[in-house]
Amino acid sequence: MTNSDKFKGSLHRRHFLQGLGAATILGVGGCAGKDLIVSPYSGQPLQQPLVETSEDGLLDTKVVSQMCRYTLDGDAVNLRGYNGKPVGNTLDIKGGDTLKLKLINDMPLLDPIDAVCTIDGVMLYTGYDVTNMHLHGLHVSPKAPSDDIFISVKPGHSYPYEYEIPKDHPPGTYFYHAHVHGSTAIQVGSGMSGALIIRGDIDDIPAIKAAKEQVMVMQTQRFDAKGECPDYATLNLGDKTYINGQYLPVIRMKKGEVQRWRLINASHKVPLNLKMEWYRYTTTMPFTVLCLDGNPLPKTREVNSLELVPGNRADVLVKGFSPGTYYLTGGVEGGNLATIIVEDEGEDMTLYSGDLPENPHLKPISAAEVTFGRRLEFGFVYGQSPSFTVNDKVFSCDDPWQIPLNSVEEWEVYNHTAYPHPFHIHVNPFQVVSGGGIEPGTWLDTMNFPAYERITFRTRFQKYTGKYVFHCHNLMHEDMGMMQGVEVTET
Ligand SMILES: [Cu+2]
Repeated sequence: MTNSDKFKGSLHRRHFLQGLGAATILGVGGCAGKDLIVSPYSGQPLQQPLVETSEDGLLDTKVVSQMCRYTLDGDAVNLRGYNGKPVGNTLDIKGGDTLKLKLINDMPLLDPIDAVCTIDGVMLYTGYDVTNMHLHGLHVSPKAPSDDIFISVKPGHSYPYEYEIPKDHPPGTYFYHAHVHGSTAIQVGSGMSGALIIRGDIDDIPAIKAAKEQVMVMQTQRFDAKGECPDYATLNLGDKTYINGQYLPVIRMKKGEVQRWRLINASHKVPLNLKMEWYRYTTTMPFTVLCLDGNPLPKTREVNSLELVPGNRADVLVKGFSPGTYYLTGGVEGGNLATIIVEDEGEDMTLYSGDLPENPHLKPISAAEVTFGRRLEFGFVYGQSPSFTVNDKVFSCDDPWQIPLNSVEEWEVYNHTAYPHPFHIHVNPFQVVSGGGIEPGTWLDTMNFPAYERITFRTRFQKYTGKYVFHCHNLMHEDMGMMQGVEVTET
């Protein structure tokens, strides 16, 4: 490929909807010589990603971005991922810990690099092989070397991220994923994500502690007939949802057993409406919800279905009440996800229900506390290069909204499009006032935002100054412009 050809590829990459992706040949490059990892076929026991745990207040780890050769339900793929596998390792840390994460970009340069803009004198680059790291949902500083998504790490380079987790951080399930504007969907839609657990007081409740934990990173890797994901058009192929890199795995429980599932919708675009159904009849097993988006509820909530839009997580308890075969299903777009077999034996464990420990970050926000209100809209612009917008503009690095530290804001967000747009903001969670089918008062960092509807929430811009973003967590929409910067400033 000549430089001139690369430049044409770069221009074509902007036309996401037309599917004129960059002309790249993924079979060439960093994968040469690496063994094919064979993931279990459907019908085999659910496996857990490798777990890395903090010790003495520190987890010091490396995450290698690379082309990974593995199988998904028998399909051999060669996709961008972490540490050679379909899903990143689970990072298991506590409030008060330091997380040092060296991101090593070992991807070959298969796609041209574009300079996008300059942030504080530093050039931001994009391209499918330029990457970075975002800790989704974490209340940590947005300034480098912490959760600064304006960092770009080019192939052959690395970056030493370091995050200080607040001691009283809401304990629950989070995840990490790539977040380079213009390439987020293709990287996350290829498998660049992994679970991040923050432990705290909720984990010391005996009946919760006794439950066997299962991390379930639900991803929707998309690939062409060659097992590759060379362009945005490929992100619309296929319909399978994988859990920890497995299609239709089997989860076994004993009658009376209680398990704690850490559910993560890491798909780049597929919403999941989770249910546990009993052999195609309407009977379901309930989920006992502990945390939504890592935020413990005031008290446990029993539900028969659980809607997780892309970016949402849930910590749930599940009890094997009655022996039989059940199916974990993900709704219209998610399809069947797993088989659950409840065996006729085992001790009767306590299914915890009741109050959960209060967290200082999740005190209700009254109307009287609100210092500023905003109305904003998510939109869509037709044309040669269709784009998704916030207040009629596609994302630009240059115009973050200035928000004074310690502001408490109420946002009314209007969806003026025919598409749902899971709303996500970095650094601080928000408390839902109305909309999205969400119970008012719920704390989230990602919210269901249906077509033509309005959502309202309140949030505190506390503790951290710096630049970060809110955006649609259908990551294809984000890459097509539906993102806006905020800059929290000293007052
Ligand atoms: Cu969207």
